[in-house]
Amino acid sequence: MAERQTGCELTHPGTWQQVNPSASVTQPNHMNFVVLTIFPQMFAPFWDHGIVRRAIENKKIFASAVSIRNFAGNRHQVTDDRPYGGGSGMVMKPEPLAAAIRDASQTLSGAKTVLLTPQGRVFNQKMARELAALTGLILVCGRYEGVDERICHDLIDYEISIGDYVLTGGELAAMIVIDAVTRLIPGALGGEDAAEKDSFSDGLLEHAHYTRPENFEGQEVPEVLLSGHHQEIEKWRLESSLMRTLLKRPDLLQEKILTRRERDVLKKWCLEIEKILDLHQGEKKWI
Ligand code: 21W
Repeated sequence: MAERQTGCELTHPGTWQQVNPSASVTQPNHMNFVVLTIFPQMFAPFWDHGIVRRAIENKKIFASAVSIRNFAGNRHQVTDDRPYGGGSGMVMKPEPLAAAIRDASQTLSGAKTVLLTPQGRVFNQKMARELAALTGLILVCGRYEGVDERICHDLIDYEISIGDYVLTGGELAAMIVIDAVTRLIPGALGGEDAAEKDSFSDGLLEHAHYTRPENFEGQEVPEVLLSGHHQEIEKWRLESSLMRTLLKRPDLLQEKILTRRERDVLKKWCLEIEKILDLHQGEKKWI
């Protein structure tokens, strides 16, 4: 998936406050993530695999999950309570959360705070890019029915949802945000950084991919990819990319500003389809 790099997605009236403008122009080469959660153990395997692990090892990102329970002063470390006004379910108490956020903010000066909530702005690649320009992110994961509303007003910079479906808490959402942001940190992907990001920034789905063998269960690799003809390969990939976007995600094409070449390819297909329809019209090959 891909999107154009325009505007400022995170700057949004209401629950979204202005991002520090200087933060989005500088290109820091690291990022600090602190996750506040009642299930910090959920993050251990996440820190320990793939590109996130390598980014931590190479000091491109620093990441930790902190238990909100550490900040529950009460003896039994209770972090939730019954809702005022009655009803089922529990609400996360404000004091432990506030203490946890303040503690993390002190450690990470200049960090922004994100609350993962079904009521947040729906996360996308543009938001990932804006977050990747920051130096610190404190991600607050809710559980139960949600967090006490008064947390949001002073202590939360952004509210983010990852889509219109119901999760049991914010932890998986936080991992998704961290995953998407991490791969945008310069150096986190290793050598092919620039190319990787380019292919994700032109507003189209990626072209089809093939590797050995040439024939897999009777299905051949497109011949042009074996030809070594770079210009032809590049043309095929553009057409593959456009065709997949048109068939699978036409909504992306509606959003996109087309290049001259992309427009020419689409126009060529239009003409092909019109030719077929004209032929059918003439011969009445339809019922
Ligand atoms: C789910 C909390 C539903 C509160 C009516 C009565 C974080 C999330 C979450 C959760 C409710 C994200 C209800 C996409 C998500 C998250 C837990 C509302 C249910 N409705 N992005 N009771 N989807 N979810 N209460 O669920 O914390 S980001």
